Order: sequence, then structure tokens, then C-alpha cells
Amino acid sequence: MTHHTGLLAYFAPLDGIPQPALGRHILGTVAFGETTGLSLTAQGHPELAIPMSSPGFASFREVWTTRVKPEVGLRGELAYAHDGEYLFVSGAIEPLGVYRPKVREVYESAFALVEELGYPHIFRMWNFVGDIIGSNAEGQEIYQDFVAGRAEAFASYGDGTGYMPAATGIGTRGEGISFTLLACREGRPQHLENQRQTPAYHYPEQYGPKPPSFARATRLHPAGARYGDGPLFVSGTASILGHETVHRGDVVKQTEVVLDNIAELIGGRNLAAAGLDEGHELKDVRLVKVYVRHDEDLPVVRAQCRDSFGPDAEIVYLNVAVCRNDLLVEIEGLVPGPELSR
Ligand code: 3EB
Repeated sequence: MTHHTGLLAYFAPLDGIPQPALGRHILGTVAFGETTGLSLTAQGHPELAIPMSSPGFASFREVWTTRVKPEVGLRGELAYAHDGEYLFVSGAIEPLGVYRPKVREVYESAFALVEELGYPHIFRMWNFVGDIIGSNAEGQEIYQDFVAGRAEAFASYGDGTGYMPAATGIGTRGEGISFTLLACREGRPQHLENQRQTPAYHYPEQYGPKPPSFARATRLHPAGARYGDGPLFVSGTASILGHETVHRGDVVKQTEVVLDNIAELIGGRNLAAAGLDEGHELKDVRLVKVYVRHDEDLPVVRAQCRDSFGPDAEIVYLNVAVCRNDLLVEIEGLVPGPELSR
């Protein structure tokens, strides 16, 4: 059996070269700065650059590391790296008048790569959508355009669980659509829902012709690790109860609902409903990304997050649009397994 290669992430400064701890290797990076692009860096790993930083907000590099030196590659619109247990894939789509066919094609190519390389279990995705609540060349909202193409791609993806992975869908400060996914070979993802929220893949048609393809969270059960020792990935979470936005126009109350949604999602009651005998608190969440729609809301959202997450949580704030124009904040993070360092 393949051993657990210890996937970990940390946030590093955007300036300079990321330096993983001794014995660790970079699988892939995501640069939250001012540029757009996908490449293999001079260090040899894939890097997705997304224009998401702005004055007063964060700019940083998310660095995924493992204990085994990965193999890397480029194919079509994709860049990837894999270490025998974990696969990192990023894709980038240039600005288009209509995204649906291209999103379908590129996501299908990513799912085909996942199969071909032998990492069939996708456990986390991030989807970065430029001008997310703007309109495409046919007058359709770009998020809906994206969601339709992604749903078509997911229709032909299946690792046997029948469900979609945890994900984030979020705006950027640029154009075009890009994504990152993490998948594994021997480990098993367990996709989770939140009893306070309608599963996104069951949203009614008022939000678009196709529902979004993601779970509220994914617990990774890593190969060769003790059961329950893997990270719990928390999807981008917004002020939605059932399927409806609540507290339109009130960022303080929206942030409270987001924090309550995450607390419920990771808490003992919700996990017990999925057969997991553990429970977590907001203080256990790390590598937190807080997406704030209006820059003037940053101080109050920051104060609420500071009071809710633990003192060791890395929290970054980005000023970008969320996928419904009445959503003012979206928050994601993860509850690490027993190890979390560089
Ligand atoms: C929501 O709950 C808010 O389309 O991949 C959160 C996480 C959201 C992921 C996605 C969208 C996505 O519907 C938006």
C-alpha cells in the first residue's frame, strides 16, 4: 500500500522563493497577487497566479508540500504535480465571451488526467471566476455560465462516491477562469453536507439552470494514517440558510451566519450524522481565507474573525466579489490532521 506522504499547506510571502522545511517538497503553489498565469516555476513546480490582492488586503502564496519529490508536467491548459499519493492540478482559461463549452472541456481534461495518472479521488477544488457576477456576451451571469460548464464536466466524473468535493467558488480582480484541484490515490475522501444548508447540487432553478457541483466539506481519510487523522476541508461558506441568502445588506449578521454555518458544519452533531465520532470548533480551523465584497467592510469582518478563530489561525483577507450579488462575505479553511507545519 502506498504510504501517506503527508500533504500540508502554509501561507508564504509573495516576494521571494518559497522555502519548505527540510525533507519536504513543493507540490504546487497558488499566488494570490496581481498577476494572472499558470506555469512551472524555475523551482520546478506548478504555480497558478490569480489577480486577487489589493491595497489594504493580503497578497500571499499558498504552498502545498509533501515528503516525496513530485513529478510535474504541463498538458494543454493544465499544469500538475504528483507524488505517488497526492496530485495537484491547476487549469487556466483565458477571458471568453461564453465560458460554458471551454469550462466543460478543460474540467473534463482535468478529470481525465486524474484518472490517467491514477489519482481518482478529488477531495478539494478552488474555482476562481473573473467578473463573477458580471454578464457574458449572451447576457448570462458569468457564474451561471461557469456553473453550467462545470456541471457538464462533473456529469462524467465519478470516483464511486457519487458526490462532489469540497470547493470554493469566488470572484477575482481580473478576467478569465482558473482552478486548482487536489486528488489522492489510496486515501478516501468523505464528502459532507451541512444540516443548516441545502446541498448546493440540489439548489432550486432560481439560482441558475444547473446547480453548483460541490460539497460543504470533505474529510480526507489518508492512506496509511489512523482513521480520522486527515484534514477536514471546509468549502467556501456564505450567509446562506437552506438555499437562501439571509441578512441582505448587513455584513455583521452575514459574517455571524457564515461563522455559525462553519461551526455547525465541523461540530460533533453534524459529523455524527455522517458517522464520524469527532467534533471540531472554530478555534481548530486554520489556513482561513476570508473573501470580503466591499473594502470598507474589512475592519468589522476582521474583528469578528479575530474573535472567532484561534490565535494560531492564519487568516488572510481578500477583496473580491462573491457569486451572488447579495452575498457580502465568504469564508473557507481547514481543520488539520495531527501534523501541520511546512
Ligand atoms: C454557496 O454556498 C456560496 O460554485 O464552487 C461556495 C463554495 C459557493 C463553492 C462553487 C460556490 C462554490 O452557494 C458560493
